[in-house]
Amino acid sequence: MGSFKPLVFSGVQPTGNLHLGNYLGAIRKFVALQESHDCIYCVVDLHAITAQLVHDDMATQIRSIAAAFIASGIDPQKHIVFNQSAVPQHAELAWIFNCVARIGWMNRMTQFKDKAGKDRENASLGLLAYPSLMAADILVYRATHVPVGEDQKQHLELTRDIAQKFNIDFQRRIEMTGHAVEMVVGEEHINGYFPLTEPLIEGPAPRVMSLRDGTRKMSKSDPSDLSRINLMDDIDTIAKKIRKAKTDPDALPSEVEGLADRPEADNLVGIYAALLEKSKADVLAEFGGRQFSEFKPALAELAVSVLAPVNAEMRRLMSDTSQIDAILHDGADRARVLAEKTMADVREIIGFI
Ligand code: AQP
Repeated sequence: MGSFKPLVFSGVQPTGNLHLGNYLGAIRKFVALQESHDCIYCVVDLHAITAQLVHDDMATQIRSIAAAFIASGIDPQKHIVFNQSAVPQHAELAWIFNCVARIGWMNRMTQFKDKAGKDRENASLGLLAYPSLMAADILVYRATHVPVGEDQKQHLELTRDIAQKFNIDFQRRIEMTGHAVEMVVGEEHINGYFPLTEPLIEGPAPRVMSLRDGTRKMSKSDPSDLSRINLMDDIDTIAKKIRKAKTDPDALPSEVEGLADRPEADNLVGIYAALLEKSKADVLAEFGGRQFSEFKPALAELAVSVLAPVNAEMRRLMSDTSQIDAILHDGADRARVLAEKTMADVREIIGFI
Protein backbone atom coordinates (compact mmCIF):
# COMPACT_ATOMS: atom_id res chain seq x y z
CA MET A 1 0.00 0.00 0.00
CA GLY A 2 1.54 3.33 -1.05
CA SER A 3 0.83 6.85 0.07
CA PHE A 4 -0.40 9.85 -1.91
CA LYS A 5 2.19 11.67 -3.99
CA PRO A 6 1.99 15.44 -3.41
CA LEU A 7 0.15 17.00 -6.35
CA VAL A 8 -1.26 20.51 -6.76
CA PHE A 9 -4.51 21.22 -8.63
CA SER A 10 -6.40 24.48 -9.05
CA GLY A 11 -8.80 26.08 -11.50
CA VAL A 12 -10.10 29.44 -12.64
CA GLN A 13 -13.46 30.05 -14.30
CA PRO A 14 -13.59 31.71 -17.73
CA THR A 15 -16.35 34.05 -16.57
CA GLY A 16 -14.91 37.44 -17.40
CA ASN A 17 -11.87 39.58 -16.93
CA LEU A 18 -9.26 38.16 -14.61
CA HIS A 19 -8.57 40.69 -11.90
CA LEU A 20 -5.99 41.54 -9.29
CA GLY A 21 -7.82 39.37 -6.71
CA ASN A 22 -7.50 36.28 -8.93
CA TYR A 23 -3.87 37.19 -9.59
CA LEU A 24 -2.74 37.84 -6.01
CA GLY A 25 -5.08 35.32 -4.32
CA ALA A 26 -4.53 32.43 -6.72
CA ILE A 27 -2.36 32.72 -9.83
CA ARG A 28 0.76 34.02 -8.10
CA LYS A 29 0.54 31.07 -5.71
CA PHE A 30 0.19 28.72 -8.70
CA VAL A 31 3.44 30.12 -10.08
CA ALA A 32 5.33 29.74 -6.79
CA LEU A 33 4.17 26.14 -6.23
CA GLN A 34 5.51 24.88 -9.53
CA GLU A 35 9.03 25.06 -8.08
CA SER A 36 8.25 22.47 -5.42
CA HIS A 37 5.34 20.39 -6.77
CA ASP A 38 3.84 18.77 -9.84
CA CYS A 39 0.95 21.07 -10.72
CA ILE A 40 -2.23 20.84 -12.79
CA TYR A 41 -3.91 24.15 -13.63
CA CYS A 42 -7.30 24.11 -15.27
CA VAL A 43 -9.61 26.58 -16.98
CA VAL A 44 -12.86 25.36 -15.45
CA ASP A 45 -15.26 26.03 -18.31
CA LEU A 46 -17.91 23.57 -17.11
CA HIS A 47 -18.21 25.71 -13.97
CA ALA A 48 -18.63 28.83 -16.09
CA ILE A 49 -22.07 27.74 -17.33
CA THR A 50 -23.53 27.19 -13.86
CA ALA A 51 -24.49 30.83 -13.16
CA GLN A 52 -24.93 31.97 -16.79
CA LEU A 53 -25.56 29.39 -19.50
CA VAL A 54 -24.86 31.28 -22.71
CA HIS A 55 -21.53 33.10 -23.19
CA ASP A 56 -20.99 34.46 -26.70
CA ASP A 57 -17.25 34.79 -26.09
CA MET A 58 -16.62 31.51 -24.24
CA ALA A 59 -13.72 30.40 -26.49
CA THR A 60 -11.96 33.78 -26.07
CA GLN A 61 -12.47 33.68 -22.31
CA ILE A 62 -11.01 30.17 -22.07
CA ARG A 63 -7.94 31.19 -24.09
CA SER A 64 -7.53 34.37 -22.08
CA ILE A 65 -7.38 32.52 -18.73
CA ALA A 66 -4.83 30.11 -20.21
CA ALA A 67 -2.88 33.11 -21.54
CA ALA A 68 -2.92 34.66 -18.05
CA PHE A 69 -1.49 31.44 -16.59
CA ILE A 70 1.33 31.37 -19.12
CA ALA A 71 1.98 35.15 -19.00
CA SER A 72 2.24 34.97 -15.19
CA GLY A 73 4.97 32.35 -15.42
CA ILE A 74 3.34 28.91 -15.40
CA ASP A 75 5.38 26.42 -17.40
CA PRO A 76 2.96 24.27 -19.44
CA GLN A 77 5.67 21.79 -20.39
CA LYS A 78 6.76 20.92 -16.87
CA HIS A 79 3.19 21.15 -15.56
CA ILE A 80 -0.27 20.72 -17.08
CA VAL A 81 -2.54 23.51 -18.34
CA PHE A 82 -5.85 22.57 -19.99
CA ASN A 83 -9.58 23.28 -20.05
CA GLN A 84 -11.97 21.14 -18.06
CA SER A 85 -14.51 20.26 -20.78
CA ALA A 86 -11.72 18.61 -22.81
CA VAL A 87 -11.38 15.93 -20.11
CA PRO A 88 -14.81 14.29 -19.74
CA GLN A 89 -13.71 12.28 -16.68
CA HIS A 90 -14.33 15.44 -14.57
CA ALA A 91 -18.04 15.32 -15.38
CA GLU A 92 -18.18 11.55 -14.94
CA LEU A 93 -16.70 11.70 -11.43
CA ALA A 94 -18.89 14.72 -10.60
CA TRP A 95 -21.98 12.58 -11.29
CA ILE A 96 -20.74 9.93 -8.88
CA PHE A 97 -20.03 12.65 -6.30
CA ASN A 98 -23.56 14.01 -6.81
CA CYS A 99 -24.67 10.65 -5.48
CA VAL A 100 -22.15 10.69 -2.61
CA ALA A 101 -22.86 14.28 -1.43
CA ARG A 102 -26.09 15.24 0.32
CA ILE A 103 -28.43 18.03 -0.82
CA GLY A 104 -28.18 19.61 2.65
CA TRP A 105 -24.42 20.01 2.21
CA MET A 106 -24.94 21.93 -1.05
CA ASN A 107 -27.73 24.08 0.38
CA ARG A 108 -25.38 25.32 3.09
CA MET A 109 -22.77 26.70 0.66
CA THR A 110 -22.52 30.48 1.02
CA GLN A 111 -21.41 30.91 -2.60
CA PHE A 112 -24.61 29.17 -3.76
CA LYS A 113 -26.69 31.44 -1.52
CA ASP A 114 -24.86 34.54 -2.83
CA LYS A 115 -25.02 33.59 -6.49
CA ALA A 116 -28.58 32.22 -6.44
CA GLY A 117 -29.78 35.30 -4.54
CA LYS A 118 -33.45 35.49 -3.55
CA ASP A 119 -34.70 33.41 -6.48
CA ARG A 120 -33.18 30.08 -5.42
CA GLU A 121 -35.86 27.95 -7.09
CA ASN A 122 -34.81 29.43 -10.40
CA ALA A 123 -31.05 28.82 -10.01
CA SER A 124 -29.62 26.06 -12.21
CA LEU A 125 -29.15 22.61 -10.75
CA GLY A 126 -25.53 23.00 -11.88
CA LEU A 127 -25.06 26.00 -9.57
CA LEU A 128 -26.26 23.92 -6.62
CA ALA A 129 -24.00 21.00 -7.61
CA TYR A 130 -20.98 23.25 -8.36
CA PRO A 131 -18.97 22.04 -5.31
CA SER A 132 -19.46 18.44 -6.38
CA LEU A 133 -17.88 19.20 -9.76
CA MET A 134 -15.10 21.10 -7.98
CA ALA A 135 -14.43 18.05 -5.80
CA ALA A 136 -14.27 15.94 -8.96
CA ASP A 137 -11.82 18.37 -10.60
CA ILE A 138 -9.46 17.93 -7.68
CA LEU A 139 -9.97 14.27 -6.86
CA VAL A 140 -9.93 12.93 -10.42
CA TYR A 141 -6.17 13.59 -10.10
CA ARG A 142 -6.15 12.60 -6.40
CA ALA A 143 -4.55 16.02 -5.82
CA THR A 144 -3.26 16.64 -2.31
CA HIS A 145 -3.00 20.46 -2.30
CA VAL A 146 -5.23 23.19 -3.74
CA PRO A 147 -4.10 26.84 -3.81
CA VAL A 148 -7.16 29.12 -3.71
CA GLY A 149 -8.42 32.42 -2.36
CA GLU A 150 -10.29 32.50 0.94
CA ASP A 151 -13.70 32.49 -0.78
CA GLN A 152 -13.15 28.85 -1.79
CA LYS A 153 -12.44 27.56 1.74
CA GLN A 154 -15.94 26.19 2.29
CA HIS A 155 -15.91 24.35 -1.06
CA LEU A 156 -12.62 22.69 -0.14
CA GLU A 157 -14.01 21.55 3.19
CA LEU A 158 -16.85 19.98 1.23
CA THR A 159 -14.32 18.30 -1.09
CA ARG A 160 -12.82 16.65 1.98
CA ASP A 161 -16.29 15.60 3.18
CA ILE A 162 -17.02 14.01 -0.20
CA ALA A 163 -13.66 12.20 -0.26
CA GLN A 164 -14.18 10.96 3.28
CA LYS A 165 -17.73 9.75 2.64
CA PHE A 166 -16.64 7.94 -0.54
CA ASN A 167 -13.77 6.32 1.38
CA ILE A 168 -16.13 5.18 4.15
CA ASP A 169 -19.09 4.14 1.96
CA PHE A 170 -16.84 2.07 -0.31
CA GLN A 171 -14.28 1.02 2.32
CA ARG A 172 -14.86 -2.72 1.85
CA ARG A 173 -14.77 -2.52 -1.96
CA ILE A 174 -11.72 -0.21 -1.96
CA GLU A 175 -9.81 -2.83 0.03
CA MET A 176 -11.24 -5.77 -1.93
CA THR A 177 -10.11 -4.24 -5.25
CA GLY A 178 -6.66 -3.45 -3.87
CA HIS A 179 -7.01 0.32 -4.27
CA ALA A 180 -6.56 1.38 -0.63
CA VAL A 181 -3.92 4.01 0.14
CA GLU A 182 -2.75 4.77 3.65
CA MET A 183 -2.97 8.37 4.83
CA VAL A 184 -2.27 10.09 8.10
CA VAL A 185 -5.07 12.29 9.43
CA GLY A 186 -4.04 14.03 12.65
CA GLU A 187 -2.63 11.20 14.76
CA GLU A 188 -4.56 8.50 12.92
CA HIS A 189 -3.52 6.26 10.04
CA ILE A 190 -6.52 5.55 7.82
CA ASN A 191 -7.06 3.85 4.46
CA GLY A 192 -9.01 5.22 1.57
CA TYR A 193 -9.00 5.83 -2.16
CA PHE A 194 -9.23 9.62 -2.24
CA PRO A 195 -6.86 11.91 -0.29
CA LEU A 196 -8.23 14.52 2.12
CA THR A 197 -7.00 17.50 0.16
CA GLU A 198 -5.36 20.44 1.92
CA PRO A 199 -6.34 23.98 0.92
CA LEU A 200 -3.46 26.44 0.51
CA ILE A 201 -5.13 29.74 1.38
CA GLU A 202 -2.45 31.54 3.33
CA GLY A 203 -0.64 34.20 1.38
CA PRO A 204 -0.29 37.93 1.16
CA ALA A 205 -3.76 38.49 -0.36
CA PRO A 206 -6.24 35.70 0.42
CA ARG A 207 -9.16 38.13 -0.06
CA VAL A 208 -8.74 41.25 -2.20
CA MET A 209 -11.76 43.52 -1.85
CA SER A 210 -13.65 45.67 -4.36
CA LEU A 211 -12.22 49.14 -5.06
CA ARG A 212 -15.76 50.53 -4.72
CA ASP A 213 -16.74 48.78 -1.49
CA GLY A 214 -14.14 47.44 0.95
CA THR A 215 -16.65 44.98 2.42
CA ARG A 216 -17.25 43.05 -0.84
CA LYS A 217 -14.68 40.86 -2.56
CA MET A 218 -13.22 41.93 -5.88
CA SER A 219 -15.10 39.81 -8.39
CA LYS A 220 -15.20 39.21 -12.15
CA SER A 221 -18.96 39.32 -12.12
CA ASP A 222 -19.29 42.67 -10.30
CA PRO A 223 -21.25 44.87 -12.75
CA SER A 224 -18.95 47.85 -11.99
CA ASP A 225 -15.67 47.61 -13.89
CA LEU A 226 -14.31 50.32 -11.56
CA SER A 227 -14.56 47.78 -8.71
CA ARG A 228 -11.60 45.75 -9.99
CA ILE A 229 -8.24 46.03 -11.71
CA ASN A 230 -8.25 43.66 -14.67
CA LEU A 231 -5.06 42.00 -15.84
CA MET A 232 -5.85 43.31 -19.33
CA ASP A 233 -6.34 46.95 -18.19
CA ASP A 234 -3.92 49.42 -19.72
CA ILE A 235 -1.75 51.77 -17.65
CA ASP A 236 -4.17 54.71 -17.81
CA THR A 237 -7.12 52.57 -16.79
CA ILE A 238 -5.24 51.11 -13.80
CA ALA A 239 -4.26 54.62 -12.68
CA LYS A 240 -7.82 55.90 -13.14
CA LYS A 241 -9.37 53.03 -11.17
CA ILE A 242 -6.96 53.52 -8.26
CA ARG A 243 -7.55 57.30 -8.32
CA LYS A 244 -11.30 56.69 -8.15
CA ALA A 245 -11.06 53.92 -5.51
CA LYS A 246 -13.29 54.60 -2.52
CA THR A 247 -11.39 55.79 0.57
CA ASP A 248 -12.12 57.65 3.79
CA PRO A 249 -10.93 61.21 4.48
CA ASP A 250 -8.29 60.32 7.10
CA ALA A 251 -4.54 59.95 6.59
CA LEU A 252 -3.05 56.44 6.66
CA PRO A 253 -2.30 55.15 10.17
CA SER A 254 1.21 54.28 11.28
CA GLU A 255 0.19 50.92 12.82
CA VAL A 256 -1.78 48.00 11.33
CA GLU A 257 -4.30 48.26 14.22
CA GLY A 258 -5.28 51.66 12.84
CA LEU A 259 -6.73 49.95 9.75
CA ALA A 260 -9.50 48.28 11.79
CA ASP A 261 -12.94 49.60 10.76
CA ARG A 262 -11.37 51.21 7.69
CA PRO A 263 -12.08 48.48 5.09
CA GLU A 264 -11.11 50.52 2.03
CA ALA A 265 -7.84 51.75 3.56
CA ASP A 266 -7.08 48.22 4.76
CA ASN A 267 -7.72 46.85 1.26
CA LEU A 268 -5.48 49.36 -0.55
CA VAL A 269 -2.65 48.89 1.95
CA GLY A 270 -3.10 45.11 1.63
CA ILE A 271 -2.90 45.31 -2.17
CA TYR A 272 0.25 47.45 -1.98
CA ALA A 273 1.83 45.00 0.48
CA ALA A 274 0.92 41.96 -1.61
CA LEU A 275 2.22 43.51 -4.84
CA LEU A 276 5.49 44.32 -3.12
CA GLU A 277 5.57 40.99 -1.25
CA LYS A 278 5.97 42.85 2.04
CA SER A 279 3.77 43.16 5.12
CA LYS A 280 1.13 45.83 5.79
CA ALA A 281 3.32 46.99 8.69
CA ASP A 282 6.19 47.63 6.24
CA VAL A 283 3.88 49.67 4.01
CA LEU A 284 2.58 51.72 6.94
CA ALA A 285 6.13 52.31 8.16
CA GLU A 286 6.64 54.14 4.87
CA PHE A 287 3.21 55.73 4.33
CA GLY A 288 1.81 56.19 7.87
CA GLY A 289 0.55 59.75 8.35
CA ARG A 290 0.36 60.41 4.61
CA GLN A 291 -2.82 61.19 2.67
CA PHE A 292 -4.43 58.98 0.03
CA SER A 293 -3.58 61.69 -2.49
CA GLU A 294 0.08 60.65 -2.03
CA PHE A 295 -0.50 56.92 -1.50
CA LYS A 296 -2.73 56.31 -4.52
CA PRO A 297 -0.21 57.41 -7.18
CA ALA A 298 2.45 55.21 -5.53
CA LEU A 299 0.01 52.28 -5.55
CA ALA A 300 -0.88 52.90 -9.20
CA GLU A 301 2.80 52.98 -10.17
CA LEU A 302 3.49 49.75 -8.30
CA ALA A 303 0.44 47.99 -9.78
CA VAL A 304 1.47 49.01 -13.29
CA SER A 305 5.05 47.82 -12.77
CA VAL A 306 3.85 44.37 -11.65
CA LEU A 307 0.97 43.95 -14.10
CA ALA A 308 2.38 45.57 -17.26
CA PRO A 309 4.66 42.62 -18.21
CA VAL A 310 1.82 40.12 -17.58
CA ASN A 311 -0.55 42.30 -19.57
CA ALA A 312 1.88 42.63 -22.51
CA GLU A 313 2.52 38.89 -22.67
CA MET A 314 -1.22 38.12 -22.48
CA ARG A 315 -1.83 40.48 -25.39
CA ARG A 316 0.93 38.81 -27.40
CA LEU A 317 -0.47 35.34 -26.73
CA MET A 318 -4.01 36.44 -27.57
CA SER A 319 -2.94 38.05 -30.86
CA ASP A 320 -2.26 34.62 -32.38
CA THR A 321 -4.11 31.93 -30.46
CA SER A 322 -2.38 28.95 -32.10
CA GLN A 323 0.20 28.71 -29.29
CA ILE A 324 -2.45 28.76 -26.55
CA ASP A 325 -4.60 26.23 -28.42
CA ALA A 326 -1.60 23.89 -28.77
CA ILE A 327 -0.83 24.21 -25.02
CA LEU A 328 -4.46 23.44 -24.11
CA HIS A 329 -4.63 20.42 -26.44
CA ASP A 330 -1.37 18.99 -25.19
CA GLY A 331 -2.39 19.62 -21.55
CA ALA A 332 -5.77 17.95 -22.06
CA ASP A 333 -4.12 14.87 -23.63
CA ARG A 334 -1.84 14.50 -20.61
CA ALA A 335 -4.60 15.24 -18.07
CA ARG A 336 -6.94 12.71 -19.70
CA VAL A 337 -4.43 9.89 -19.17
CA LEU A 338 -4.19 10.68 -15.44
CA ALA A 339 -7.94 11.18 -15.02
CA GLU A 340 -8.77 7.96 -16.85
CA LYS A 341 -6.51 5.99 -14.52
CA THR A 342 -8.54 7.26 -11.54
CA MET A 343 -11.86 6.63 -13.29
CA ALA A 344 -10.86 3.06 -14.19
CA ASP A 345 -10.22 2.46 -10.45
CA VAL A 346 -13.44 4.21 -9.42
CA ARG A 347 -15.55 2.19 -11.88
CA GLU A 348 -13.97 -0.99 -10.51
CA ILE A 349 -14.53 0.11 -6.89
CA ILE A 350 -18.21 0.84 -7.58
CA GLY A 351 -18.62 -2.33 -9.65
CA PHE A 352 -19.48 -0.80 -13.01
CA ILE A 353 -18.53 -3.17 -15.87
N1 AQP B 1 -11.13 38.89 -4.49
C1 AQP B 1 -10.35 37.83 -4.44
N2 AQP B 1 -9.27 37.80 -3.62
C2 AQP B 1 -8.44 36.72 -3.56
N3 AQP B 1 -8.64 35.61 -4.32
C3 AQP B 1 -9.71 35.60 -5.14
N4 AQP B 1 -10.17 34.69 -6.02
C4 AQP B 1 -11.29 35.16 -6.62
N5 AQP B 1 -11.58 36.37 -6.17
C5 AQP B 1 -10.60 36.69 -5.25
C6 AQP B 1 -9.55 33.40 -6.26
O1 AQP B 1 -9.29 33.31 -7.66
C7 AQP B 1 -9.41 31.93 -8.06
C8 AQP B 1 -10.25 31.86 -9.28
O2 AQP B 1 -11.58 32.21 -8.98
P1 AQP B 1 -12.74 31.73 -9.91
O3 AQP B 1 -12.67 32.38 -11.21
O4 AQP B 1 -12.77 30.28 -9.99
O5 AQP B 1 -14.08 32.12 -9.21
P2 AQP B 1 -14.48 33.03 -8.04
O6 AQP B 1 -13.80 32.64 -6.80
O7 AQP B 1 -15.95 32.99 -8.00
O8 AQP B 1 -13.90 34.42 -8.53
P3 AQP B 1 -14.60 35.70 -9.04
O9 AQP B 1 -13.56 36.56 -9.61
O10 AQP B 1 -15.44 36.29 -7.98
O11 AQP B 1 -15.49 35.21 -10.23
P4 AQP B 1 -17.04 35.23 -10.42
O12 AQP B 1 -17.42 36.67 -10.30
O13 AQP B 1 -17.23 34.66 -11.78
O14 AQP B 1 -17.64 34.40 -9.34
C9 AQP B 1 -9.96 31.17 -6.88
O15 AQP B 1 -8.89 30.49 -6.23
C10 AQP B 1 -10.50 32.24 -5.99
O16 AQP B 1 -10.47 31.86 -4.63
